[in-house]
Amino acid sequence: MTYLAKPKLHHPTLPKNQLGFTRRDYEGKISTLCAGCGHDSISAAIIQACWELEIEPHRVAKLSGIGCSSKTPDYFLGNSHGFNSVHGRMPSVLTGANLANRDLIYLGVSGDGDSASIGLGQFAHAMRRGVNMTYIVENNGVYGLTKGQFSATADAGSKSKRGAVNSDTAIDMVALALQLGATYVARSFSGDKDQLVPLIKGALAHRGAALLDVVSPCVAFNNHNGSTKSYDYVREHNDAVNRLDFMPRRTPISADYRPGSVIEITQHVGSRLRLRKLHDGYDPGDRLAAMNHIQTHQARGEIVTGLLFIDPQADDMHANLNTVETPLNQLRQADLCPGAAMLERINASLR
Ligand SMILES: Cc1ncc(C[n+]2csc(CCOP(=O)(O)OP(=O)(O)O)c2C)c(N)n1
Ligand code: SF4
Ligand SMILES: [Mg+2]
Repeated sequence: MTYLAKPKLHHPTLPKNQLGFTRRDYEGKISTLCAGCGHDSISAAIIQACWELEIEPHRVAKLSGIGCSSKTPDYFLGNSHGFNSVHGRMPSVLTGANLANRDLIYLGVSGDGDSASIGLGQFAHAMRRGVNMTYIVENNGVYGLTKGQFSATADAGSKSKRGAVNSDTAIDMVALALQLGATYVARSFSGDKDQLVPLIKGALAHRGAALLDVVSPCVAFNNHNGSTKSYDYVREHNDAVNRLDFMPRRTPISADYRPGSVIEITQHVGSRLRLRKLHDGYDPGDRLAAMNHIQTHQARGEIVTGLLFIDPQADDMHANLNTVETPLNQLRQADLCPGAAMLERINASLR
């Protein structure tokens, strides 16, 4: 059994969004992951975010690599475009698709093995190019699909299920994304849907490279004492800097917060984010301070979560490359061929 189709019947009273879709319309096939796997909670959060944002499913392209995490796009958005690529190669396939058709909403789903081990170079270049996408790393610190080897995000000193101690330094995807120039950087926990859903909505509405590192425990191989990616460890060491509320354009701002405790951010495309500060003095607009804060707390064994950095007016790869507004896959030959006279002028300018 490799997949199960879901029954097509919907209960007639299920709530619908403005498009007339229920949450069921954003689901995919029945998951074949282990019961309790964090990745299934992330799929549920993606479904909720897309339903609430009233995204037309055919406007989404979901891409992944290889791993339990990379299987999950089969379990949500069954009416969207999908491409399950090669291990670690999703970022370049997504970049190419985005270059060809800028009109779709790009959702990259990957694992810590897929992105921090074999795909590290690919991850780095997609971030630094500002590819307009939401890139979710479902981070469990192990290669779940191949039976629980330490991945590159496993903390030094953490233990495998059989007691082996990891001696290698961990790669922090958030710190890396900040260093590489990503313009929306967040971390969350698969067990905290209230935090995760608005962070996904904010990322989907962001123009530029949005990285969401979601700690997502692997119940089969990395949920024991000595693991720093277990449900218990994350619950005890989760240090949220803020809580995000994503606001549809027309929502009025309620004034039930003390002054200075809320920051309102308007993104390029007009969406509004409201950030409730949990750490006084944490500024999500300061990249260097964010790096410093994350590393200081990481050294104490704490997992910093929330919206860690945002540049709401960021440009994306298309702006940097000065491409035309029309998606490249819709240009006709007449648009692409400048004609003999123009070619002659270009050639002459290069002689
Ligand atoms: C080129 C290549 N090398 C190795 C593998 C074997 N392989 C499959 S999945 C995987 C690791 C997956 O780990 P991760 O991305 O963390 O996903 P998880 O299963 O933990 O969600 C590996 C090494 C492969 N499929 N292809
Ligand atoms: S092996 Fe781990 S990552 Fe894979 S489905 Fe099971 S719990 Fe999830
Ligand atoms: Mg993994």
